[in-house]
Amino acid sequence: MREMISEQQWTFYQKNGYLVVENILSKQRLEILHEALEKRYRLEGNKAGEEGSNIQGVRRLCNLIAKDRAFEKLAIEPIALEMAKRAIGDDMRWQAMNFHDPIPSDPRPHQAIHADRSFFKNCTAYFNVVWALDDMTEQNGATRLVPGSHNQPWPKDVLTDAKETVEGEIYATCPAGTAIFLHGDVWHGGRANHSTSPRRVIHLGYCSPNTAPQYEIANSLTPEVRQRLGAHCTLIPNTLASFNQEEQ
Ligand SMILES: O=C(O)CCC(=O)C(=O)O
Repeated sequence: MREMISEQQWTFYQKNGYLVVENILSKQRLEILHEALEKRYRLEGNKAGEEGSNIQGVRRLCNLIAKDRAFEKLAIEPIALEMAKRAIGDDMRWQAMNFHDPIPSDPRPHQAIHADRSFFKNCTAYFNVVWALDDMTEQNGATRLVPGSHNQPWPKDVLTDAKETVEGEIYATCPAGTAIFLHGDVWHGGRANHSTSPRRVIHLGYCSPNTAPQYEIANSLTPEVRQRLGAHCTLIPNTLASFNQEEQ
């Protein structure tokens, strides 16, 4: 298969623990994703986000893969799979797929800076894609991240107040349609939205197979979805029950 990531981009990612690639999703695809998310958000009502973590002040949806064909397609976006494979290895799984939209003017979505891998027991490799579905600006809450921090101890082990600004942090400002690729150990965090319009993103987490999914992914995928996924079924994690059994 033709490589979509250049050696220069890969070298940048390895050195900095992140990579921003613009112009992946077309305007038309963004519109389809916006529509699908808004429709789903209305449908789930006060249950929205309940499978995973409900974050105060954030419009949230979780376990998206099987909830719309547009999400299914995004979960197997070739450039993201190529990056994830380079980062994790050929044998990798989906860990989570969530919608995250900090409500304008609400300060509560400002997150503690964190490294994703630090949340998941036994996880030997984690890779996150933040799909920007609106332009990400300093004002509307572009993700903060610290270049090169994937080579440092995790924030939870060294910081007393991880909500504060961290030396060297930058904002991943970018246009809608961009993918922000994050190493599982890179320090980053979601921010509050101080604009008047939405800041919609989808987070897509890929992990080593020994990592439990955030919620039940395997049993949410119908035979029809699996048939369409074909060879991509290798990305389906084991059931949550199998991970729970291992622990007993
Ligand atoms: O949406 C973002 O800017 C990043 C959010 C994040 O890091 C998280 O929810 O763990």
